[in-house]
Formats: sequence, structure tokens, C-alpha cells
Amino acid sequence: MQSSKNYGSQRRSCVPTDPKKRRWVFWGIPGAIIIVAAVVVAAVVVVSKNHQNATKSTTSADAGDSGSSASGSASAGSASASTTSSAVTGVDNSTYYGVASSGGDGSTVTTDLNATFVYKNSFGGTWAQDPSNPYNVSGQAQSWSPSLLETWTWGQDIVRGVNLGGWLVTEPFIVPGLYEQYQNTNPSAVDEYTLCMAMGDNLATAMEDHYKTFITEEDFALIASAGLNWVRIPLGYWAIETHDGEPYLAKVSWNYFVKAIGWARKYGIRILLDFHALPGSQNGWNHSGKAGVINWMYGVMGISNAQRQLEQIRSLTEFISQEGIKEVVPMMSLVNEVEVSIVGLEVLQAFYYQAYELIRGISGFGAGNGPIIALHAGFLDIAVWNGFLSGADRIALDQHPYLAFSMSSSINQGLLTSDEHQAKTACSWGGGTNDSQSSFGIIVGGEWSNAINDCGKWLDGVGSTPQYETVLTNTSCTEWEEWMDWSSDTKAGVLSYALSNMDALQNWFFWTWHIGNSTELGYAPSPFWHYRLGWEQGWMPADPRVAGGYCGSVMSVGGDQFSGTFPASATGAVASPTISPDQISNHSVWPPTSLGPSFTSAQIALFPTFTQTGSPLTLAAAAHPTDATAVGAGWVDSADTTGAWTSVAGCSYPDAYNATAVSLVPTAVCTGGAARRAVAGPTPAPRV
Ligand SMILES: *[C@@H]1O[C@H](CO)[C@@H](O)[C@H](O)[C@H]1NC(C)=O
Ligand SMILES: *[C@@H]1O[C@H](CO)[C@@H](O)[C@H](O)[C@H]1NC(C)=O
Ligand SMILES: *[C@@H]1O[C@H](CO)[C@@H](O)[C@H](O)[C@H]1NC(C)=O
Ligand SMILES: *[C@@H]1O[C@H](CO)[C@@H](O)[C@H](O)[C@H]1NC(C)=O
Ligand SMILES: *[C@@H]1O[C@H](CO)[C@@H](O)[C@H](O)[C@H]1NC(C)=O
Ligand SMILES: *[C@@H]1O[C@H](CO)[C@@H](O)[C@H](O)[C@H]1NC(C)=O
Ligand SMILES: *[C@@H]1O[C@H](CO)[C@@H](O)[C@H](O)[C@H]1NC(C)=O
Ligand SMILES: *[C@@H]1O[C@H](CO)[C@@H](O)[C@H](O)[C@H]1NC(C)=O
Ligand SMILES: CC(=O)N[C@H]1CO[C@H](CO)[C@@H](O)[C@@H]1O
Repeated sequence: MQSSKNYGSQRRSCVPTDPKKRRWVFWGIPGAIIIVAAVVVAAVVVVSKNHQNATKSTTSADAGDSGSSASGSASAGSASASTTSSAVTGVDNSTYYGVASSGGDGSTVTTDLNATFVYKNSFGGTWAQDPSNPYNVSGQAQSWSPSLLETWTWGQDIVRGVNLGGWLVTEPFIVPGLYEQYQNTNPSAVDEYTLCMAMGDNLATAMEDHYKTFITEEDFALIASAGLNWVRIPLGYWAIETHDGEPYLAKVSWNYFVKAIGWARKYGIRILLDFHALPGSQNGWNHSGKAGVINWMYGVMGISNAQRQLEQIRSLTEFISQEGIKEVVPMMSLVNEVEVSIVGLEVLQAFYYQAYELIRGISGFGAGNGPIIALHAGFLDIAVWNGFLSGADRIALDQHPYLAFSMSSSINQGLLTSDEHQAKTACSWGGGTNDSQSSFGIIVGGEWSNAINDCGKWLDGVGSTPQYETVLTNTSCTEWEEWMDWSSDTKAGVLSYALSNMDALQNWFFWTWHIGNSTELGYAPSPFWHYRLGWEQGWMPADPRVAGGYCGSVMSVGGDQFSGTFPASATGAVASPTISPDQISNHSVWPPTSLGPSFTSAQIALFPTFTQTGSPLTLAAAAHPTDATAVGAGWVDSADTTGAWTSVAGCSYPDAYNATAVSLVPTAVCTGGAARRAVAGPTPAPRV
């Protein structure tokens, strides 16, 4: 995540410069209004019930309370654990496959690690599994959320989601305990790239231990219990492949993504697959894998890094468009948070068009055929995107509004003065969201948080001191980090801000579900970013539906109404969609002839590129207890046999992460001795 404004200063790893932390804090008793306080009280009551032998919820009118364990399945129990069938080749023997079973509130779940817990869901949610037919069962997160076997109706069904940040792409502020261990190493860990180097010989064990423990099956059950129905899962490209010299742990995170698909299905939760960390880095921030310089669609390796990513998008699309998986992963976001101010809007749009043609060439058109394609808005006003690829099949916009990073205004100084200005600010995002839903299509708030300032250990990067303490006068982050001491007024204020975001963004994913403990501090020091904690402690709603209408009724902020009707092509209602020819001519020049300010088009034509002579990479499916091939070959479109983008044999390439110097431009195109098409100028789009 990153701020929508004034984020330029955060691209550097900050060195602490303010040794004496000042303690005086700005805000007194906030003027939280009585309705808000009442909501908090209700929330606290419900949450504590949920967590102690819940019987019923006070917020859920239609809470189901089946209390039954295994559903009608007669085989439940009798089939017993023998279905674990460790003899089948290809089976992941560490997974406990269980028996066909399902249940609702109060039932006992056996996890894929053969642990048990009691499922609590006061909203009528159910879980379901069938190891012999794993792709054809589904839980239902809540009575009001369609199960994965039912249709999701955009404009009626509301995405109430959380990110699983810090899991398959680590971040120092999300898993401070993991990074703290590697501060006296060489190098010290500031991003996943250096974390992997610091882990050294221990990498495979240490990283997989993190994957195993930071998010587990039980989290998916809790997410459903919290009234949430989607997760956004950030993935790094190393889940698919790495090149020599890249320190990341290759391919292991993919196995956990596949586990997540299984868990999501079991509890009836949908997944937005978020391509978060790209070859070369798309924004130079730590959460892109490597902090520092941008080399994606920028610099001498900019095109080849993007070609490599297109190949990875191809493998992902082939996988998630398969029958039985496309229902669980109905949306994919292509590029998280490109730094548009550096990469350039036109360049990003050219990439988006290439990726669109590639994906729809595999998935085909129309609702249900492959993922909705989410495009991050590049920190620009989403209205800028009106008309982009108009007529395209199921493209959505992803906006990430944060207040946290620009300490320029009084808005960040205290929480909720009597005019509730932070909450009103969040509510003000609703009008543009409504407008763009009518004109563009599906808009998701793929990231937002409760942060009204940048307090939280390492929120601005390892070793950083919050601007809240360096820019504002007489401020200390302690109050904001030590959530154990938060008053009910503080909780009410945070809740009000949360509800405002939820209502304004309408289809949303909080960043993030879980913040790990700092080992040094002994608690999770970025509480503004920790949904699960807020849900347990009463500053997130027990039932997120209470956010509906909050901006208008409580904050008195309203504006343009969304009619509920998206453009037809935006939701896949057009069988043979066509993109406006103007848009195609505007965005189909590939590679772009202009990439940042430093290079001429003649130089760009000499940039080293890849060639389509490699073997496509098929991603591994989940193991299956009885038949390892029953779950799809991992490649939905057997007609898609084009060679994979790969380096040209005999050519050398500069460091994919350090190639922005003009001196690195080759003097001639390297063909490796083989005849090869020149790369400059318009080329046909990839497969259509
Ligand atoms: C699972 O265990 C069986 C024997 O117990 C073995 O033959 C098989 O190779 C194992 N599978 C994997 C993926 O480890
Ligand atoms: C699962 O756990 C139960 C209870 O702890 C145990 O009896 C059973 O043997 C385990 N099954 C497997 C396959 O590990
Ligand atoms: C699911 O079950 C239905 C009905 O039995 C069947 O038509 C369908 O092909 C199955 N789908 C998968 C992915 O197994
Ligand atoms: C900041 O705090 C110091 C010491 O507590 C105090 O003397 C000073 O007046 C404060 N400054 C402002 C601008 O409040
Ligand atoms: C994290 O810290 C909290 C105290 O704030 C403690 O209750 C919890 O057990 C810790 N979690 C882990 C995984 O150590
Ligand atoms: C957006 O539209 C919805 C109706 O779909 C309405 O409830 C809401 O108040 C609108 N928000 C704003 C800020 O206009
Ligand atoms: C696309 O249109 C914009 C605005 O009309 C124009 O500035 C830009 O040069 C065009 N880009 C291409 C690649 O044609
Ligand atoms: C990046 O490459 C330049 C040469 O182009 C070199 O001087 C510099 O040390 C490299 N930086 C890193 C971090 O490798
Ligand atoms: C140096 C760096 O990239 N820092 C970023 C690390 O990630 C946090 C959270 O997204 C950002 O706030 C920092 O700017």
C-alpha cells in the first residue's frame, strides 16, 4: 500500500533522525457522537460473544444457527480418515484431506492440518468440503453472500473484503517480528529481496515457516465469521519463477496460494488475485519485492521485465480460468500501485491493453469466462480512466485511498475533532466512486485502512521514524501504537472512520487482515491496519453491513447516486465485446516508443527484449487424495501453445533491477545470432 498523495518522499528508506520522541498529543476527548458510541458498545458485545461460545448475534436479523456439524452426508464419519490415502503419487502427504462434510455455527471443523476448531458464524454461514469432488462444493460465508456455486451479482452483492497482506509478499510493518531477526545481518532486511538474502541457507525453512503460520485455514473461517466475503491476496512473481541471481524463494508461495483457493472454497469466500510484486519493481517500494529503483516499463530492462510479467500473467490466467477455480478467483489485478508519476500513464495503459488481449485470448469473453481484470488507477483520480478501453469485457478499476501518508494537514494530527473531519473526508470519496461505476464499471477499493497518520513500527520502511513525529509539532506515536490503552472514545472514532470508508468505497478490501507482533515490543504495533484485532477489540464492526448508508445518515455526506447499473460490457453482459477503435489505436503501440524522460525512441528500439521461444510454465494444482489429475491440468486453453517469453540465447542483459542508466543502452539489437524481428514500432497484440 501507499498513499494516494505526497508519497514521493517515502520511496527512500528513512533513517531515524529524531532521537527524542515528544510525548505531547494533540487530541483531547473526541467529539464522537452518540450514535457512534452506541455502535461500538453493540460491536463489543457481539464480538465478545462471537469469541466465547457464541450463541447468537444481536446485529444479524437473519443469522442462521444451524449448529449442526456434518450435513446430510452419510459418509461423514464412516469414511473416516482413511481418505488421506497417502499412497497416491503426487499427493501432498502433509495435507489431511478429511471426509465429505459441512456445517454451520457451532460445528466442529477439521482443518487440512488435521487440527480441529469450532466454527462460529452468527450470520448463517456454512462451510463445506468434499475431498472426492473438491471443485464442486462450496461453503457460504454468510446467508447474504452467494456461495461459490451461485452467481455474484455486481451492483447487488457487496464486496466486503480484507487483504491477506504480508503473507505471500512480506512487508516489514506487517510482519515486524520476521524482519527484526535480520537487522544485524549482511545485508539487513528491508524488503523481501534483502530478507531472503539475510535468511541465507535458512531461507526455505524460515520463509515457509512464515507462510505456514501467518495465515492458516482458521483465518478463512474467522473472515467469514467477521461478515466478510472476499479476500485480496497479494502475490509476488517469485511464486511462478525466478531467474538466476534473484534471491527470492521460488515457487513455494504458489503452493500456499493454492491452499488458499481450497480454504476459500470451503468457507465460501472469493479471491481477488493481486499481482503485487513484479520483475524489476513497478514502484520502487519495499512491497514490490525490492525497494529502490523502478525497472518495470521503465529503463533499459523495462520492456523485457514487462514481457516476463506478461508470461507470468499468462500462466496465472491459464490456471485461474479453469472450471472449479474461476468461481473462487473471479478477479485478478494486474499490477499493484504503479508509480504513474514516474512510469507514465500512457505507458501503463499500453501495458494494460497488451495484458487485456492476452487474458481474453485465453479466457474468452462474457461473465464467468476467466477473471474480471482489475486495473490499479495509478493514484490518479478514477475519473481520469473514463473511456479507457471503452467497450472492453470486464475491466474494473482499483483505487487505494489513504490518509496516512501526507502529514501536511491538520487532518492527520488528532482523531476526530468534533466535526469528524477524517470520516467526512472518507465519505467524500463516495461520489466519484458512484460516478465511475456508472461510467466505467466495477470499482473496488482494493486497499484502505483506518490510519489517519503514519504511526506504526516501520510503517514507512525499516528504521523509519513516522512523519507524524518529525513533521508535526509535539506529537508522539505511542498513543496510536499501544492499542491496549485505547479508550472507548478512540475506538468509536476509529470505527466511525472505518464505516465511512466502507460506505464510500462500496466494494472494498481493508488493508490488512493480520498484523504480526513485533518481537521486540511484544504486540502488533500498527493497530490501524489490523482488521482482526479491531474486530476482536471493538473498533471494527461486528457486522460490516452497518456501514450501509453511514455517510449519508450519520456524516451527512451524500452526492451522486449510483443507479446500480454498470455499463453492460463491464460485467460481462456483452457476448462479443469490441473496444472502441480510437482506444485501440491510442493504446496498441507496443512496445511504447516513449518510456520516461531519459530515453529517445531510437534508444528504446535498442533495449534488450525477450523472445517467444521458451516453454510455457504450467502452474501446479492442488494435490488430490484419490486422483492427482482430477483437478485440472493447470492450463485451460489447450490451443494456447505460443512459445513463452524468454531471454535470447547468446545475448546478455543488464541487471533487471538496476538498468536505468543511459549508458546501459546497447549499441545494436542483440539477436543472439538468430534471425529476429526488430522490436521497435507497432506489433500485433498478443493472441486475440
Ligand atoms: C506420499 O507418500 C507415499 C508413500 O507413503 C509416497 O509413495 C509418495 O511419493 C508421497 N508423495 C509425496 C508427494 O511426497
Ligand atoms: C487426525 O487426528 C486425529 C485426532 O487427533 C487422529 O486420531 C487421526 O489419526 C489423525 N489422522 C491423520 C490422518 O493424521
Ligand atoms: C459439478 O457437479 C455438477 C452436477 O453434478 C456437474 O455437472 C459439474 O460438471 C461438476 N463440476 C465440476 C467442476 O466438477
Ligand atoms: C512542545 O512541548 C514543549 C515541552 O512539552 C513545550 O514547551 C512547547 O511549548 C510545546 N510546543 C508547542 C508548539 O505546543
Ligand atoms: C501477540 O501479542 C499479543 C499481545 O498483544 C499476544 O496476546 C499474542 O499471543 C501474540 N501472538 C503471538 C503469535 O505471539
Ligand atoms: C452512492 O450511491 C449509493 C446508491 O447506490 C448511495 O446510497 C450513496 O449515498 C451514494 N454515495 C454518495 C457519496 O453519493
Ligand atoms: C492517446 O491520446 C492522447 C490524448 O489524445 C494523446 O496525447 C496520446 O499521444 C495518444 N497516444 C497514443 C499512443 O496514440
Ligand atoms: C547499479 O549499476 C551501476 C552501474 O550502472 C553501479 O554503479 C551500481 O553500483 C549498481 N547498483 C547496485 C545497487 O547494484
Ligand atoms: C522504503 C520503502 O519502500 N518504504 C515503504 C515500505 O512500505 C510501506 C508500507 O506500504 C511504505 O509506507 C513505505 O514507504
